[in-house]
Amino acid sequence: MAAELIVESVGAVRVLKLNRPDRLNALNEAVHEALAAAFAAIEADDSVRAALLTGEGRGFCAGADLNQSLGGGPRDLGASIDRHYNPLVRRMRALPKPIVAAVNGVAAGAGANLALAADIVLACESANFTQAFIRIGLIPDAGGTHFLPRAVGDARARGLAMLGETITARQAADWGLIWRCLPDEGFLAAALAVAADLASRPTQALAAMKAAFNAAGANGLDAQLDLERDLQRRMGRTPDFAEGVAAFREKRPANFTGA
Ligand code: T3D
Repeated sequence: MAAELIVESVGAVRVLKLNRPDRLNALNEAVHEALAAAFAAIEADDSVRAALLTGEGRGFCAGADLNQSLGGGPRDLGASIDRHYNPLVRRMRALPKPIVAAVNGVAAGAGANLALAADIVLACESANFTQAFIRIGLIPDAGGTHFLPRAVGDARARGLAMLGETITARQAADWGLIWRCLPDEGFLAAALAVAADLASRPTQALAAMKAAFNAAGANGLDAQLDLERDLQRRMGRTPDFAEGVAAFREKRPANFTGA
């Protein structure tokens, strides 16, 4: 049987491809376990400096598998959220390396919010986003109620969640839900180029930015200013900072190593 998550290295980028195309890459136990292992491996490997998450076939991810994980009537959904979804979103947000989501097709339910947990979300023209939860009597999970209002504002967040309407990738980009909508043709290569670009940047600064953005939602300005100072103090001691300044002064491209 083919792996339900394909893991490949392209230079310093670790590519994770959800691989259940006939189910639009819906998430089951096996995929969750593979994702957890893949992100743990990315974190542990210094040679990996960026991750790219995408899907095989015409879907990015259709959320929880309604036949396997959610089939069979009433149950304690909190248990699987505790076991899989919340650790996954926390791990993605805390990963000290940038994550690009390359949304290659439909992104529904937790699949949409999995994309939003990435740092840079790219989607191809034919992709779309649906907070499908309301259609089956659920609420947005996998961080949806956190990410949506911050990205698009309260009115649009409530509309997306409560009406469950599908929006195109173009609209998602226009609303600021994602970074960019790109042409279908050459989409994966273009997304990979963005991930490779990130992988060549000062990794510690990207990790510190993630930490700062993560904290910004809960912090007031004073606390956030203090956090920025503390993180910048650390950045000022990194070899990549020294290299960046040296490259500027010598009028040459910087060669960041992630150190
Ligand atoms: O504890 C917990 O786990 C709680 C966590 C919940 C998290 C969630 O994500 S809840 C939300 C779950 N997802 C959904 O409700 C979305 C269900 N899918 C759809 O509404 C539609 O498939 C889409 C809008 C995503 C796409 O529609 P369309 O017309 O492009 O494709 P389709 O024909 O509906 O789907 C193609 C196939 O994929 C189809 O199989 P078939 O008929 O060809 O054999 C369909 O059944 C299958 N598929 C799509 N989504 C799922 C799925 N199979 C299992 N689970 C799915 N989520």
